[in-house]
Amino acid sequence: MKMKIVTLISALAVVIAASNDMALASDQHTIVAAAQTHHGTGTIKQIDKKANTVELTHGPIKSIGWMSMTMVFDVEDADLLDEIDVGDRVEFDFIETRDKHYVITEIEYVDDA
Ligand SMILES: [Cu+2]
Repeated sequence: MKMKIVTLISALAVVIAASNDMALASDQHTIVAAAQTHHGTGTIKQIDKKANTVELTHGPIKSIGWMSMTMVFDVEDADLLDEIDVGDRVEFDFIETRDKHYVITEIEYVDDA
């Protein structure tokens, strides 16, 4: 009898663990997909403080399989846009969300000289 109870409890534990994982996975899908931070360097082309976006020309970014290109990124924190100007050479970190948005989490001016 003791054995049966132990078996039942461990079976329940498995079920609970599985359903917890599933809840976690669906709630946090965006976060999970966004876990990898990519790093790039580029030049600021345009800043849109209303839309919270920045257009920049970036060099190759191996971690995400990108060649050099000009594109628009979302910015996680609008304050980041106060630290940069059009024409600035920058380094930046960004994440890719599950719905294929590219969101800059860090950006800083770099001196080329
Ligand atoms: Cu790009």
